[in-house]
Order: sequence, then C-alpha cells, then structure tokens
Amino acid sequence: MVIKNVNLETVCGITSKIPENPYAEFAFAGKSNVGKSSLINGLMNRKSLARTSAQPGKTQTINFYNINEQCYFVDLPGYGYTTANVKVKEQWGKMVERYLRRTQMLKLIFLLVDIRHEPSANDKTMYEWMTHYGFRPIIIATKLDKIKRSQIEKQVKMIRTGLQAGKDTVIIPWSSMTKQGREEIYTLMDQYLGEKEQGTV
Ligand SMILES: Nc1nc2c(ncn2[C@@H]2O[C@H](COP(=O)(O)OP(=O)(O)OP(=O)(O)O)[C@@H](O)[C@H]2O)c(=O)[nH]1
Ligand SMILES: [Mg+2]
Repeated sequence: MVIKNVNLETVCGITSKIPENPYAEFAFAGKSNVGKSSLINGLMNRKSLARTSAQPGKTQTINFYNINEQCYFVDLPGYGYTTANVKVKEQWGKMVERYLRRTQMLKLIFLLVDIRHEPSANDKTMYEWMTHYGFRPIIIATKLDKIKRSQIEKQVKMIRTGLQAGKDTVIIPWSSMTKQGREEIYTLMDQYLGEKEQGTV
C-alpha cells in the first residue's frame, strides 16, 4: 500500500450519525494509551495528524481518515479510561458497539495490546466481542521498542494465551518509533483490497 492522500473526513461524537462510507473501513481498537493514534500516524506517514498524548483518553470521537479515496482508517476512542467498570460499557461502549454493529463497510479490525503486558479483562472482552460479531481481529502488539528482541516471542505467546486466540490469529509486533511491522500491516490491507478488486470477496 502506498499512501498518497490522507483526509480526516468525519469526526463522530457520542450522538453523531455514523457515516455511510463508500470504501472499506479498517478500524483500530484498544485500551487508552496503547498507541492507536500513533499507529495510524505511522501507517499514514504523518507525524501528528491523528492526535496522540501521553494522557489516556485523547481520542474521544470516532475519526474516519480517507486514504487515497480507496479505504478508511478508523481511529476509535480507547477503553479502560472512561469506563470504570471491567465490562466495556457506558458511553464509549455504546458508541463503539453501535459502530461495530452497524457498518457493513468495516472489513478489518486491528485490536491493539501493549506487548509488555498480559491482556486485560477489557482486552479479552473486546476480543470476544469482535469474534462474536464475526470479525477475525488482527492483534497488534504495540511498543515493541520497549522490550528486548529476545523477549518478543515469549510476549507474543503470552498475548495469544491471554486472549485465548487460536493459532490462526495474526499477531504483529509494532513500534511507532521504528515503524517495524508496517509492511506486514500494509500487506494485510492490500490483500483485502486486491481480493476485492478481483471480485473474490
Ligand atoms: N515507545 C513507544 N511509545 C509509543 C508507541 N506507540 C505509542 N506510544 C506512546 O504512547 C502514548 C499514547 O499513544 P496514543 O497513540 O495517543 O494512544 P491511543 O491508543 O491513541 O490513546 P487514546 O486516544 O487515549 O485512546 C504516547 O505518548 C505515544 O507517544 C510505541 O510503539 N513505542
Ligand atoms: Mg488516540
């Protein structure tokens, strides 16, 4: 995937109508501060178009980035910050659930978890939720630059076990500092978009 044009096209608040978009949507979910907006910036080759912050809860809307008039990257608000309860619920949960249930254009979901930590109860709930809705989430293990190379395999295994994800679930380690993992993510997106053009999806 070569990203030429990027446009923040729609920003959805709690009560906004979710747009009916003409192209495939690739969404990025995960707890607050895990690095969703940083990943989107890394993929778009933009330093700070998607707002990031060391403070959790930076993204509080659903942001749709039009990529090349070809697909959308969807930056979702993080959970775990606004939701005091273990269950994914309250405003964020409702808004994101509404999005997950509604959209026919949502084709891939990237679920981000921190490579350093065991998945939280919220991460597990999200993963189950997504599979329940018929998605096969791609796991992105973020902040790869914060661990030693020798630990990667062990941490990926821990994440797979923690989420109770099967062997066929793709887990991609990623760093927004080095952009390691980017080609693998582009390839998955290209696969989807290419197959669609050939009429096999
Ligand atoms: N070292 C390192 N820091 C990262 C990485 N990804 C994100 N960060 C940092 O983690 C913090 C949170 O990143 P964001 O991209 O804003 O996280 P988010 O998931 O969008 O957070 P919310 O919008 O609050 O849900 C920022 O200080 C980033 O610079 C990474 O791969 N490596
Ligand atoms: Mg964000």
